Amino acid sequence: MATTDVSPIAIEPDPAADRDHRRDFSELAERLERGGRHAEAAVAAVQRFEVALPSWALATGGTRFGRFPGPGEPRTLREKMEDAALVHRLTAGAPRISLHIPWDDLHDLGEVLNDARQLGIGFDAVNSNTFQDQPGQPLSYKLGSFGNPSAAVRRQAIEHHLRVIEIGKQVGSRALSVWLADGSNYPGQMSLRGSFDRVRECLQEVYAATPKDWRLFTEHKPYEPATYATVVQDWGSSLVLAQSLGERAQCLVDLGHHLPNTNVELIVARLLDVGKLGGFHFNDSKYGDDDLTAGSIKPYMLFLIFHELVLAERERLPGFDPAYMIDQSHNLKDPIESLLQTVDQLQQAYAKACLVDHDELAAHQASGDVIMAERTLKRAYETDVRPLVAEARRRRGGALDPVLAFRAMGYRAQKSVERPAVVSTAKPTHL
Ligand SMILES: [Mn+2]
Repeated sequence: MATTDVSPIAIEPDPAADRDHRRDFSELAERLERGGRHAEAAVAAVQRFEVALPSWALATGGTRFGRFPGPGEPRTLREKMEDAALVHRLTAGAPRISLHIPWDDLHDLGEVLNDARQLGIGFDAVNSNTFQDQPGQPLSYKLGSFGNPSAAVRRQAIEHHLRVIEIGKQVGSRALSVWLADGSNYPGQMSLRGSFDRVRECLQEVYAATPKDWRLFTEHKPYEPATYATVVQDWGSSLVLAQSLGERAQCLVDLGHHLPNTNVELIVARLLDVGKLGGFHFNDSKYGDDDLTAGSIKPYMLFLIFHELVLAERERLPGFDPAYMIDQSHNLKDPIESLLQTVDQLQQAYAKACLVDHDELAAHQASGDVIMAERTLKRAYETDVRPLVAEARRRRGGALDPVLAFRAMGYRAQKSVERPAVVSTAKPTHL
C-alpha cells in the first residue's frame, strides 16, 4: 500500500495566494523559533500523516427521516475512487480508501484493482456488514449476528467475514474492521453474558482466518441500533475481546461512539498503555453518534487525542501503529468538501500536538504547576497552524486551501454532467 501522489487533476496556480502563503509561513516559523519550537519538524510530521477515506462517505448520507443527495455524486465504486483520488490530490494526506462489503460492488475485482492503480489509490482496512440483511440471504440478523442465539445465523455471519477477508487479501488490505450491531432493546431479551461469549467465540474463528500480517479491529458503540444493551458497548468490552483474541487484535476508537462528555483522550491513553490502540474512526458529535465533521464541535478534544498520539510516537511505545480512518455521514455538506475539510482539521490537530513543548510540560507536571502545565498545552493548541499545514500540503503537491481549490476547479459541475443519474441508496452510514 505504497503512497502515490496522484493523477492528472490540475490545481490552478494562484500566484497571489502563493506569495501570501510564503510570507505567512515564514512569519509563523520565525515566531515559533523565538519560542524554542520548530516549524520544520511539524511540517515534516504533517507530510507523513495519512488517513483513509471510507467509500461510503463519498456520497451523501442520511438519517431515517430522509436523504437529500446532491448532483454529480458517485454512482459506482470507480466514481468513488475518482473522488477519493481528488481528495488525496488536494490534501496530500488521504491515499487509501476503505471498502465496505457488500455496499461496494466488487464483482469484477480485476477491474477495481486496475482502476485503483490508474487513480493511484490504495486500499485500507476492509469492513464487514452483519448489521443488515442482504438480498438473497437465507437467515436474518434481526436478533444479532455473532451474538445471535441461533448457531446457523452465527455461521452465516462467520462465512461473510471469511469472504470479506478473501476480498481484503486480493486488494492488499492489512486489516479487518468489525462493528457489530448486536445487542438488545429490552431487559430480558438476551443473556448479557451469553451473547458476549458467543461474539467472542465467533471472533476467535474469524481472527484465526486472518493472515498473520493483518490486524483485526473491534469497534465499540454505546447504543443504536440496540437501545438497552449493546454487546460491544464500551472500550472495556472491546479491550476484553482484543485481549482474548490475541496480539493482532486491537481496539478501534470511533470518536462519536461515546456518551456525551466521555473523556476520549483518557480512553486513548489507557488503550495505548496496554498496546491495544488499533486506530481511529474520526468524526465528531454533539449528542451521540452524529457523524459530524472531525473538529467541528470539540476541536480541543481532538487536539488532546493527538497529544496522546504524539507522546506515544515520541516515546516509541512498542507496537504503536495507529490506523487512521474517517467515518462520517455527510448529510448536508458536499461529501468531497467535507472530506477536504476533515483531512485539514486532522492535519491541524496533529500539527498543534507536534508543537507542544514536552520537556516544559513534563517539568510543570513534576513540580505540580497546574497553571503552567495547562498553559503549555494551550500555547500549542492556540497557535494558528494553518500556514504550517498548507506548507506541508504544498511540499507534497497538494493545495494550500483544499476547499477553495476544489471550488475553483469546477469538479462538481463537471461531474453533474458526467454522472446524471443519482442512484438512491439510502444506506445507514453509522458504522
Ligand atoms: Mn465507525
